[in-house]
Amino acid sequence: MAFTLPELPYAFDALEPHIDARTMEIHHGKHHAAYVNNLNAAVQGTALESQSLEDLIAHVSQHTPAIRNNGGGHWNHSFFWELLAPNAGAEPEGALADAINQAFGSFSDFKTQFGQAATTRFGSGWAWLNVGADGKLFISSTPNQDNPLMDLAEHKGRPILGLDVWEHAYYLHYQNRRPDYITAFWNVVNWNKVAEHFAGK
Ligand code: MN3
Repeated sequence: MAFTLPELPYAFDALEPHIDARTMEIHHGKHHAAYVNNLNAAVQGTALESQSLEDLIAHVSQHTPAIRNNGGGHWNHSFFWELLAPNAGAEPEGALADAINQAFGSFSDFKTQFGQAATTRFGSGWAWLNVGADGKLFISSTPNQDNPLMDLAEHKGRPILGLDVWEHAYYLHYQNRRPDYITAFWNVVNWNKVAEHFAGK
């Protein structure tokens, strides 16, 4: 079963001015596509060909670096696109809002702490909001294309929100200003999708 590049659920320019169309076009059509192609090449002709992406990631320590990097890249970006939406940027509601307030004090404090995780991730990687084994929310970050679902993750959990802080995600528009990109991200977060993940859907 070959892995395939999912369609973006909106137009390349839908997230303007917060995330520019050219960045989205290259990010999806070149970067994400490359992870998919390289993942297919890495499993082709092996026993792993029939495994799901989730299974590959859950046991990634047993696999090659190519599967770790490209399997992670494919999962992370497929997850990320769905978390963004035009005209989003409202605040979380209901059970998700309650859980955020309980874990971080307030929505504002949550954004500050998530932003710190995203800003201080050295080099390339991701910031995450996760549900832990205890059912509570926690923030983490991972290097490169790792994620909290990987068996080798330092802090394992079930991600419900993620932010790509590789330079390819923001450099065309924001250059080295990663904090500006992180601030802009809050304008395009699809909190309905985050709430679905929180509810385990
Ligand atoms: Mn990326």
